[in-house]
Amino acid sequence: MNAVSSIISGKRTIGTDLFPSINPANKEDTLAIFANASKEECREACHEAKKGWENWKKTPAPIRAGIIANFAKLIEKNKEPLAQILTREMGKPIKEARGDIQEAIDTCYFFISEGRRLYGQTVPSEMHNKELYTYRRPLGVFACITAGNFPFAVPSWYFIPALVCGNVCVWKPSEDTPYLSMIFAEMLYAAGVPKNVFHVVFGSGAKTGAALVSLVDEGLIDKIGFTGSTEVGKQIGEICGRNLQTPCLELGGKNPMVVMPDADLDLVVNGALWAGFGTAGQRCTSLGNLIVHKSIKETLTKKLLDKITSIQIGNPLNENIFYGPMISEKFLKKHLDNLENLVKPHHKLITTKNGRITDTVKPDNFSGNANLGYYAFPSIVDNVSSDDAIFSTETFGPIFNILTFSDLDEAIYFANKSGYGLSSAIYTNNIQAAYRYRTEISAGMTSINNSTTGAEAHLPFGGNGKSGNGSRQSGIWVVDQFTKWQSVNWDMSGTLQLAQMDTHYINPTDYTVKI
Ligand code: UN1
Repeated sequence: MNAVSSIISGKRTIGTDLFPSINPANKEDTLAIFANASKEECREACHEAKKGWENWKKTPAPIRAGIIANFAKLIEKNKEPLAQILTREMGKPIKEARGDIQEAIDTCYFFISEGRRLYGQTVPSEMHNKELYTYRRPLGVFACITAGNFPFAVPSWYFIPALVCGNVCVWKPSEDTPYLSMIFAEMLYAAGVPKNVFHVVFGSGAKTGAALVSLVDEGLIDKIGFTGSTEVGKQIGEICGRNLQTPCLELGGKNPMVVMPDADLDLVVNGALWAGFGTAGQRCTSLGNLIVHKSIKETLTKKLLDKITSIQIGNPLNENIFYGPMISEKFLKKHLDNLENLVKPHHKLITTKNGRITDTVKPDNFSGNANLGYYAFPSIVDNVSSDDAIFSTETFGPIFNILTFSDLDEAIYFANKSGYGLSSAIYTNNIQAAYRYRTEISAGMTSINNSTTGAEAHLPFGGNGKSGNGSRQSGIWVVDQFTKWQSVNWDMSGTLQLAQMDTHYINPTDYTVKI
């Protein structure tokens, strides 16, 4: 048997190293079969992209952005079926799936007008009859590897600005969402992106992803974008570093939420449950450590446990579901491993049922087919200390820790201690505490009286430390990721004017103030 392994210049290539795309809410529902693209296919995609660049880089930016406007219209027209497919393929609740698609629409609208700017500067020269300018130039072949948790929004964060800026793209989407990714590519072609400007290689990170990244060493790739684990991000960083490239790395998180004694605890409960269990905890920005002032710990814990029972888990196509299945069996297994290996005897799982949801062990209001889906109970681990492995290990599932602090210094210390630095939050009505937290937190993103998740499409998104290399996605600053500056100097004096030497600086006459 064979199946699609890549889309190179619009043509589907067939491979034999197969993998299925399975609905995680019903493992008997296979959306499609795909195949892992080989290194040779990745190479061909890069070569084709480079050919496509010749015309694309010369296409006026407003025309390129006009194609993105078409893309936005096509997404808007198809928003509901796209959301339905997204939910069926990766399991996030339909309301969130619509949000994922909407984030792509928002990103399009943000960057469409950038095609009419992409401003450079006119800069004064220190010499006569000489003009200085700067221009933004595209980089070339942009190879990008994305994760399955935001299968439409996050690729759009990368590709929309990359294309508007005049780059050509080779995409290795998550092996958990190949079907939606194929639609994404076909919609880009339908919008008017030339076939040789956008290419897709399907497959796992270990096979196709590694093959694609290795082509940086062959000089076939000019920029890498990667959303995924810190471990893989470091490997990619090394390969790019030795080729003098700076990748865009959006890695894991162990996001802290600090709760001050004066906080509105009902607001905290909603924010913590959403940050911890929304998307079944599978966001880079999901809550990792709930850091609570010791004076309110008992009250807050009780409120959390009261509310947790009302969370509806189940079929993600139901409108009021809080969270659905894990993205795939692999993610459920990892979550179960974490429960087994990271939760130690001195910890206390304060949730009564933990681990896999089955037909026999399920929440009262569960609404799916438990045995056919990869569902997990929400877990809260209490008595965690900042020295425990679970404190600084990204868990990427419906689980978060609770630890207590005595004063703000200690809270900030804990909030910065995991080594990650993606998102963070503080709940307080004390302006001084909020200000100190905002200035001293090392994370790239911070929320005041809001959840750790839910960034908007026009603010810089990204992290520091183990969460990334300081690169950012979203917003106008991304243009710096996808262009390089060219400085131009144009001398119209008709003579050779030497910078720093043939200048006409004016010397002052002496002047001394006397009292
Ligand atoms: C991610 O988890 O990789 O801020 C992206 C958020 C979303 C994006 C998350 N808008 O939670």
